Amino acid sequence: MDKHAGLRCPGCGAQLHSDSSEERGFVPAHVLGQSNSETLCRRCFRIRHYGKAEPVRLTVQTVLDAVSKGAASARAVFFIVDPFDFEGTWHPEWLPLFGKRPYYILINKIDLLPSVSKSDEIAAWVRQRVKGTVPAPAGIITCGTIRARDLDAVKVLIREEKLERIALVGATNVGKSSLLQVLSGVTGTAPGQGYGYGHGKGAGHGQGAAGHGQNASTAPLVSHFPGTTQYTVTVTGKDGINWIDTPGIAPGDRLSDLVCPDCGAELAFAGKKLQARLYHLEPGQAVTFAGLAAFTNQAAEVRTLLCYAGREVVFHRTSSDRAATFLQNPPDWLALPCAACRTKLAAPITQTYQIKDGEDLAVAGLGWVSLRGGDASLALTCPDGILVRRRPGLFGRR
Ligand SMILES: Nc1nc2c(ncn2[C@@H]2O[C@H](COP(=O)(O)OP(=O)(O)OP(=O)(O)O)[C@@H](O)[C@H]2O)c(=O)[nH]1
Ligand SMILES: [Mg+2]
Ligand SMILES: [Zn+2]
Ligand SMILES: [Zn+2]
Repeated sequence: MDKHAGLRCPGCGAQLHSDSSEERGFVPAHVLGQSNSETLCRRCFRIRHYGKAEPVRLTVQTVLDAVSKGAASARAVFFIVDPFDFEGTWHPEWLPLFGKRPYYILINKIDLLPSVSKSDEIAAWVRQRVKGTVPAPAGIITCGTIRARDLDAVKVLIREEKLERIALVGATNVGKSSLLQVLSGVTGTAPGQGYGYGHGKGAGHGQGAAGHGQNASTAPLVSHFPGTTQYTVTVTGKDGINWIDTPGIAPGDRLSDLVCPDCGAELAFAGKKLQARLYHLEPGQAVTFAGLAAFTNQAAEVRTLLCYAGREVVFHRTSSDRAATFLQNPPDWLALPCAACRTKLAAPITQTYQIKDGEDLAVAGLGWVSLRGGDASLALTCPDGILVRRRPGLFGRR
């Protein structure tokens, strides 16, 4: 048998091959010839060394199958959600994938909260939002991978519940692989290694079936591009706990799912703090979120919109007519979406929502507005097919 058969990319978990550059796990033949356990596939290599990602070519069903197998080999599931894209990352329809295993909701990236907000308020808000879900979560906690103190509650949970084989499940980019790294104490391959130049120890990479059960001696790659992990990867932590990382699910109804990896990484709430801006809108005035969405005040009086999105999203107040032109033909200074995504995205449609004072209108994979100053009807213009939800205000009244 070929000595390279069964070698897997330690970044994404895909089996290495040089058959087709279209398939995950591809490496050029000369690299495959000298590959070892630290050799990254071409996609992971480009993410790590050039900060560039090719689009993911996995189907949703392939990912769901991998998640289901990953969960089946665990005793408990951590369902990771992003509080800044709750609509886009909390999907109760994924719960059947966990079988009868208890699941815990981990509200990650808590370091990104504006300093005036408290993490227990966010946990209470999530508790309220998931109330009545069957099966109910075994617990709901906040966490973050940046500050050590944000991991205290997870560590207590693992100890008290004696959890020992845990699957990390959730939408793309919520921080599953980051959590695996900080909780297991096992990190990825050192930068500069891999892709045929590393000096592998040759341990740990078994020949598990596709999408299931690979045992790795290093943790999967972390990156701000959605869809970094593409296979299920099992890592044994320094304390003996087994961690099962699974590929992120891209439900396809988030704006961030419908754009290229570069635009997707800009929209995701990673690394950078949440951006918040306040606009007083006259009747008929709109605020645009980059060239992607516009919220128009249709009330007869001035209304205040608190606007929240990732750092790269440019907000702009304008008339509703000009906003519509912006979305159809975004000027270059709006930066997002990029030229390629502009031609690819579905045409914008406008829908009207009745919002109460203090409520939010959230657009999955983009951000949200929170209404102040009285009830209002808000017209939202954004590409067709995006999940939009009216909801209780995430940050409450102030
Ligand atoms: N600010 C902040 N950023 C985080 C946190 N956890 C993860 N990130 C960032 O979020 C991005 C995605 O992290 P990953 O761990 O690769 O996410 P993932 O869920 O494994 O993503 P996929 O493999 O694509 O499904 C990276 O840029 C991380 O640095 C956190 O607690 N706080
Ligand atoms: Mg990952
Ligand atoms: Zn890879
Ligand atoms: Zn783009």
